[in-house]
Amino acid sequence: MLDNPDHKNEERMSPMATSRRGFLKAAAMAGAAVSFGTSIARANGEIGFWAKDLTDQQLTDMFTTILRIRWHERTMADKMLTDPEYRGYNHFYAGQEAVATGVCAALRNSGGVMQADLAYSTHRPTGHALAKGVDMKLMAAENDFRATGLNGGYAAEMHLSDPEVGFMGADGMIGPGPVIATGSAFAIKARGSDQVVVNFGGDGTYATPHFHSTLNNAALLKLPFIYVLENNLYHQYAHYSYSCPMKDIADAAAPYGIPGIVVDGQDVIQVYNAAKTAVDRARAGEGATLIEAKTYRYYNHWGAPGAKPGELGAFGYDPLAISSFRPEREVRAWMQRDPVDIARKIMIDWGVIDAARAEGIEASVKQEVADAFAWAAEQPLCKPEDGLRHVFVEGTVEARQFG
Ligand SMILES: Cc1ncc(C[n+]2csc(CCOP(=O)(O)OP(=O)(O)O)c2C)c(N)n1
Ligand SMILES: [Mg+2]
Repeated sequence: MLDNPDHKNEERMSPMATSRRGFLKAAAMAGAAVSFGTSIARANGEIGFWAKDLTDQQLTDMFTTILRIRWHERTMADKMLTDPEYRGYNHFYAGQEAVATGVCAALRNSGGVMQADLAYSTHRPTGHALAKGVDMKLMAAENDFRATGLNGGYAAEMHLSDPEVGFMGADGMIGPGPVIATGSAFAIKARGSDQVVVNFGGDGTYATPHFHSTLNNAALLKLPFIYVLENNLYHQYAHYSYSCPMKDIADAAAPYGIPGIVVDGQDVIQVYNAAKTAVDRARAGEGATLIEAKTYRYYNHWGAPGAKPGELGAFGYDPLAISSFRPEREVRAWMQRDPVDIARKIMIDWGVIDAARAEGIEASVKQEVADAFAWAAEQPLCKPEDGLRHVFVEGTVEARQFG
């Protein structure tokens, strides 16, 4: 009887089996409905859909990162304003902290170039570097051209890099960076690795040919690539409407057939959600995404004109602002939606930390930043005779003949 196929069939069709299958079927349908409902909710911008899955520790780390960037930038600005010994002349990231933090929280930030996700940065690199995991002390020393800095004092702000955490470098040129980044994404795909490449770029990169060839190649080759365009409204001293015919630069993704997402760059949770979706998509082999984060920088383009020591932001007329003037009210309006305040409120509202703990974190961050700059200031300076080291190969090189 046992071998009778009909019996087997009967067994399969027993009331118990039927009801179990029915249950599983119903459960599967319910699961599908929930997941469908969730994707609709996500598509409708439900607040914090991915971030809700993060542990309290991960959320606290995000808040801490935002604060570390904020106090690093403020301290660097104060240094520039008050310390004649300080040699760095930096581009500040204050105001944009939630972008770097939200994006890098969705990335793998260790394992070196062959395993970590890779981030390519800009002329405004310090926020990206800290969020990716670059050591603050070593970076502060590097920015001040110290021999024991992150890159031996050769790089300074414009060429900071730390491949160990996948921070592939700042870049002084507006445009070519993303082409190099897509090259990395191509290499990753060719190697069969599951790494993802993020390119940070400003609104100023939109009108370069590199921006378009980057999206074209990323789409064409279905690369694991994310272009995070930080639209802080200005490139140097020109409003982005001078060089971009669209309100949303994310619309530029449409002709290349890849998602173009606009996100509130002041809200770290929203940035994280968009980044996580794009990273999952890239890792799954589904290709590239363009994310436009609407944001604002609190200081002027370069250096600290208009800033006062101990105060956040720069106001007033920047003598270099020949084409567009940033009205003080515009700066203040953006400061009302401050990424630090927004993150703090979310953490407290969600019950992740309380106000006292938030204050405690801020106090220890301030101390960490002060210690980092104090350590950097004591480091040996580069010597002029070191200038040509690492330029030519030392010793002899065997003559080679080709062909
Ligand atoms: C090829 C090139 N052209 C011009 C410059 C001068 N430059 C430095 S930063 C900048 C504007 C960058 O604006 P954006 O991309 O919006 O970044 P933001 O400074 O706003 O962060 C320009 C034109 C440059 N560095 N490289
Ligand atoms: Mg800009």
